[in-house]
Amino acid sequence: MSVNNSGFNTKLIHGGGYKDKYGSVNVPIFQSSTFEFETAEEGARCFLGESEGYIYTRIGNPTINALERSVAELENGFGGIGTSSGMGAINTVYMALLSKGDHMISSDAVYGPSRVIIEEHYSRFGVDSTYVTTSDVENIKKAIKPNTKVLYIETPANPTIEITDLKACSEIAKENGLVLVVDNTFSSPYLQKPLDLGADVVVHSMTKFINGHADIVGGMVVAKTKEMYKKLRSMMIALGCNLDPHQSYLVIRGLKTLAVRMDRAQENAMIIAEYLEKHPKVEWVRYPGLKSHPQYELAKKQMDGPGALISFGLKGGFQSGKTLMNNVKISILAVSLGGVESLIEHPASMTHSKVSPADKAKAGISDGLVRYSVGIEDVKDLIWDLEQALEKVK
Ligand code: LCS
Repeated sequence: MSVNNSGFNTKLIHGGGYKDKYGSVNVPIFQSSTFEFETAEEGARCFLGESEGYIYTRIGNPTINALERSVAELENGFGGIGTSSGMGAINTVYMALLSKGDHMISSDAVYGPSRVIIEEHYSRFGVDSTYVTTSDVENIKKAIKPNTKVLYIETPANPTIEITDLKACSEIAKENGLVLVVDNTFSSPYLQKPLDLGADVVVHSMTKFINGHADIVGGMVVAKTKEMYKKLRSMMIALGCNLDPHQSYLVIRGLKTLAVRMDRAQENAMIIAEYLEKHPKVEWVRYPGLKSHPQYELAKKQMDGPGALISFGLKGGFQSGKTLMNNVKISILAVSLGGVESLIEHPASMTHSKVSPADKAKAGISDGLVRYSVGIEDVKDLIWDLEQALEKVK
């Protein structure tokens, strides 16, 4: 038995393969921007890639590399590339894979800035894009053009919790020579492994479940092959959106409890989703663990659990949603998600405010949608909190 063929929890604790001459049990923080070469010849070998020695922290650092190896192992990828944020990871991928004249197809329900940067900025450099509802893969097939290069999927999607069939996407990508990129932030590798389902690249906002403690902003790219890894890594180095050793240290610590946090959060989320679905003031609930979710069967097939994100709408629309958000006492009114604390927010006016009203409507991001990221508090307290806030809703 080795860490390579051990279970997920063992990999969380012992993965990454960090060892040093001091026998450090925990990965230390190598807070150094640059590293000494023993000789000029060794320095030259490092730059030629003939030596594994460290050069400069933007290029590589022992603390960052330990985390990169760990996440890559959990995702069953060739290599990981730590970035300063989830958007840093996404931009590394866009920049490396899209050129002037290329076209990208993406889910219309994605984290707002992942879309806005393509439509407002990459378009200035001649990159074309089509955003479609990817839960129906026929929409992807219809959107393919001769110059389509990338299929970018977020599943479950932020904030609609819509689910896209990754195996079907991978078949479409292979038939048409597209690179399949999947944002796996909402599930984490504990609940979903897109590379095993045929994706080429996975991106994460580690700010969320991977770290889990609302104390850092960070991202990760995981490539399935060595060739793709080298391409993406050199782009990250050129962009300069590297992760920092201190951030990496905190993420390494947070990552160890990913499975226990996720188990507890999704257990809470299931109870809360069922509670909300029965509440007379709630119009609809979207949670992959509920039979009412349109892709309930697909979620069971491609995910190892429904996760901890719920979206729902109140009968009184946005005004009622505002009353609810202004009256919660335990859950926190804040953006972000995937932490130990429960967070509630309004995507239409917050995380997705820069997406045009027409595109929001097409993607199902209605004005009444409230997003709830369930934490690991006692579920009876979370229900009490929602109950007392819902009582104030007219
Ligand atoms: N991908 C997804 C699915 C996200 O939810 C986010 C951030 C990102 C990428 C970007 O990651 P970041 O650069 O922030 O680390 N989502 C946020 C949200 O829903 N509320 O605040 C941030």
